[in-house]
Amino acid sequence: MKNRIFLFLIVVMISCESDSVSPTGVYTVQGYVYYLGDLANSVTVSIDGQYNWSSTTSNDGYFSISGVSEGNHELRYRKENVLDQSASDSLGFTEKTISISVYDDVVLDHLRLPKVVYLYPAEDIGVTGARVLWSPTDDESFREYKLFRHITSGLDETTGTLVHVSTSLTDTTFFDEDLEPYQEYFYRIYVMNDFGKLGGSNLISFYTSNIQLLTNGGFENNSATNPIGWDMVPNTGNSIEIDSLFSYEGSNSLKFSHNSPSGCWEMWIYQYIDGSLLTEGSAYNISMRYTADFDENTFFNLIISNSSMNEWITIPLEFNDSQQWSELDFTFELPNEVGTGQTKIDLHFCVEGVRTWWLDDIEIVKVTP
Ligand SMILES: [Ca+2]
Repeated sequence: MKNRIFLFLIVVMISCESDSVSPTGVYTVQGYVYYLGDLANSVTVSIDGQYNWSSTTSNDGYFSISGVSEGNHELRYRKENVLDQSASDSLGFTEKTISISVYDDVVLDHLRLPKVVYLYPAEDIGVTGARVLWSPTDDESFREYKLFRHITSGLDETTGTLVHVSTSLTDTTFFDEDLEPYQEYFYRIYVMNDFGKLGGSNLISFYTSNIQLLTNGGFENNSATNPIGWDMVPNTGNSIEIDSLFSYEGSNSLKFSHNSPSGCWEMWIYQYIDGSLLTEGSAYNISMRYTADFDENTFFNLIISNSSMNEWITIPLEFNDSQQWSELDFTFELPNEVGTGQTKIDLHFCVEGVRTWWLDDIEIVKVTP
């Protein structure tokens, strides 16, 4: 009998021990989410990124997630398409991740979303730079802003170029001076804390200004008979000089005289530009006015060269002696490697016979991004 009582006690003890380790507790996590002091609807709330531990706040900012196992978890709440200022089509998002301990039902009665960061329209847009400005966040766990740039609207942290990081909450402007002329750029800014993102802004875009690559293409700035900014190589027996009595625009044009009756002594004019103003693979247009004292369909070469490229572009010219100015309008494409150093722009002629022609109003501009 004594043994039977002892066995009974053992069985009771074992069953008591079983009760204390299983089943593991599951609990409900519920709460309210606020944005800028108001209860926020349509906020996605999730625990440990698990689909079955997710919910969305109702119109009164309330959410409830049941069946959460006991222990420590990460709870993330996030609101998309947050409208700020006058943004219309591209809206930002705000989110926050916190650690929670679940050993009983949990009520989080005041979860606060950070103020969404808004990118204002860019300012001071120039040929190679622009100022990007944004509204500050208001989250005390702020660590840094990360500003990304891209040349299409498909811009996120993986596709974009990180152009600026700021660890000051009130530092809300950046001048991006690494841009190319006449190019569309897109920007988005992300806000980070030590656990991840606090939000991302709307998307903005703009075109940088175009630039006239050549200087003094109208030959109006001169020193005696030489145009400032141009170097001229007339070659044996020939001349290249300012004609101050004949022009398409302004007072002057540039007069070429080839004086050899047979063959051609090559003649050219050139200037140097900053190669960083050129965009690889982009289209450019050269335009100018020209006239002559002879009739001939011929051509000249536009040579664009630096340590990375040596492009010879053949451009037709239809000279006629009508004393009328003809218009050249010719589009060409740069190669996929253009370099960045001093770049020579050379207009190179080979015209046979005793001939005279005039150029005026030469321009080269970018025509596609
Ligand atoms: Ca002129």
